[in-house]
Amino acid sequence: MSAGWIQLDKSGGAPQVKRKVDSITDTVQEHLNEIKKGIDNLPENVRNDYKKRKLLQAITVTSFLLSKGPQFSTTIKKLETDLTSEMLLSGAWKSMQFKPYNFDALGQPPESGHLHPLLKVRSEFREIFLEMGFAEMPTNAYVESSFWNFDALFQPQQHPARDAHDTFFISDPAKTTTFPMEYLERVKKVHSEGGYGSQGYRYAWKIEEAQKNLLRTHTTAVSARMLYKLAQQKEFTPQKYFSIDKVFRNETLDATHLAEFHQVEGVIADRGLGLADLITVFDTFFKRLGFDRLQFKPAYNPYTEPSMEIFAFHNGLGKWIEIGNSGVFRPELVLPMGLPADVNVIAWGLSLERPTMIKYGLNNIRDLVGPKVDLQMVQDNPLCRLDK
Ligand code: FB9
Repeated sequence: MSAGWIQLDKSGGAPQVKRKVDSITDTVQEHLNEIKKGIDNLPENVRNDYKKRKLLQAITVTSFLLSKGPQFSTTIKKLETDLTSEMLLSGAWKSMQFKPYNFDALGQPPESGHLHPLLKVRSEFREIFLEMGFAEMPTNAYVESSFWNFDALFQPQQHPARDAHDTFFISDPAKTTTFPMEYLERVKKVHSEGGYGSQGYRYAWKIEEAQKNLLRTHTTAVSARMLYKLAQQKEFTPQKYFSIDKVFRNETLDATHLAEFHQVEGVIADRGLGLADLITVFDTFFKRLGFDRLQFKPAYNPYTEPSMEIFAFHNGLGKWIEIGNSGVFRPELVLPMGLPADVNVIAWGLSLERPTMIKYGLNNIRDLVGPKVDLQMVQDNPLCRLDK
């Protein structure tokens, strides 16, 4: 009907199909026969109509015409990958074929050394201290005398920490005999009789105890040496010191504690310092570690009064964690050194291993240090950003 060949006659009741033309031309059949003969000049719309009516299907035939190229050969010619001086001198390079450079190839990762995670964290702490104007203390002597490690810090000779159960004493050389004797006498006096407003510990202080050599139990021994040296200056000048180095304690080993660890210590000497100054310094120092919520708890140290334990809310762990200890050095420590009476020294300490283990998600200290450390971990672990 749409081609105009037939029509419906409804004049006599039931509709009848009637012829409308004498002859018809079946173009579809003509088109398909043409295509069969390989003639394909159908208009796009007609072709798409036939495809839709499944009268046609499109087949794409891709053919390649291969011919010998300029480099045609029946043998695999090894492409040279290096241009050597021999090739240049002999002229052999003229008949050689060279493999083209692949400038998209990734370079070989350069073999290089890798900082241990502890040393990465140490660098971060050192950066924070240096940027806050602190000077690093000389901590290269692991062996210390009991005098500087304990007596100078007003730690009494009968204190349990001075026992062989907690401290590694050295058998050879077993003792130190050179001390600033005038200062030593003042230390002896403040322990045994008191002084500077203190009643002291009132015991018979023995130089033999002070002479015993040990592996330092804290870097505060170095702080004592530095403060004594500062006190020898004619004119007192305020100072900010820091240290990050190994300390040794003869303690029970467990998953997070070895007999040695790195102590991080900050010390500030100035006139009229107190806890408020200490807390203010923490606001800057620990913010650089990514902590902005701090809490403090009264604590006890033999050489500081008042003392505080420091806690911070660790967002990653979602809980409060202890991040260090701190306090104001006692007058019995500071005054025998010869520092002016209005000079106070505030100090704080933390470890390097604890933040490193948290940073790199390690639960056992033996995965961080010791013979069982996986060197691949040392190579693979990322840059250290303490504040992230
Ligand atoms: O480092 C500790 N915790 C810590 C620190 C940083 C941190 O950073 C986050 C990931 C980014 C996370 C945790 N602590 C001190 C607290 C605890 O781990 C504690 O259980 C273990 N302490 C050690 C002592 O162990 C025998 C850490 C070590 C420590 C404690 C006190 C001092 C130094 C090290 C000190 C001091 C001091 C006090 C007054 C004056 C001078 C020094």
